[in-house]
Amino acid sequence: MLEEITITKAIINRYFEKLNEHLELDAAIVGGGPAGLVCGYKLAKAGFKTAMFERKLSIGGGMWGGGMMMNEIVVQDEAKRILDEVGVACRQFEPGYYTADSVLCASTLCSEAVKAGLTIFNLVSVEDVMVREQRVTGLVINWTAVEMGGLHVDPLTIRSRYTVDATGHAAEVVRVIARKVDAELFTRTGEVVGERSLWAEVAEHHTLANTREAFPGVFTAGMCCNATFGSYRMGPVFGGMLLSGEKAAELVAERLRAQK
Ligand code: 48F
Repeated sequence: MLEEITITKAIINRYFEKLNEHLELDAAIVGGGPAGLVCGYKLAKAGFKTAMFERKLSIGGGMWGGGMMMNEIVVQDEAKRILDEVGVACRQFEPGYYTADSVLCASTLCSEAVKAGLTIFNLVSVEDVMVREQRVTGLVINWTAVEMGGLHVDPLTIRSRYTVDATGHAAEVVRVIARKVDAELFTRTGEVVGERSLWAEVAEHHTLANTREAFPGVFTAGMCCNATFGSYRMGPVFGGMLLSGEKAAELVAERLRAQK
């Protein structure tokens, strides 16, 4: 016999257990697109306490829709290794160009990341950061429904040793820092430089070079890198996103290990 109140209690208790266990983190990832997912997968696999906050109901960001809703993505030689690692089959289109089913990519990255130990809080938006002594020490979160409804509801907070801004084109975490903190970002202008138009080849290389610390305690990953440091967008070639997520994880892991 099924008791409705038991079902309700099970969900409430389990969710709040999960939230309670993740109020203090080694790494907080903001945004569940391909870059954030690879970053979370790698950090969780390395044994760091990592959680991801994603505004939307679904995880996967801009990956599901491939290019212009045609649900295939392209990756290059260097990045194919990551899809191989999580078990996504790619097909060579021409030498150096591989395609993969975008639904398989998004769902597999999500599944492997969670199985590796990443905890994902979907439907949660990061609206602000906490800064102590000119360093980001945590995130200010709220239900996306509150944000969408424009409701006057105060947020809650998460403490994190490192934050990864994987919010894509919007670069929301670094933008909030630029707007609210009386200090400069590690960009050439000290501000968010902003994304340039589409140039796949250069954008892919710059994405990796721009995967770095943007403010003490905050690393960029994915499209956010070029939006923050000022470089091109790349369209539906996703190798740079995957490699950037991996690099961001390595940089954060290096810092965390150095502090142990
Ligand atoms: O946009 P998104 O997929 O970022 P990405 O991992 O990949 C970019 C590609 O999809 C594509 C591209 C590659 O060629 O150019 O655009 O860099 O995923 C970003 C995720 O962050 C979420 C957003 O809903 C999306 O799923 N997000 C953005 N701002 C916030 C957020 C926020 N303030 N709080 C929580 N989630």
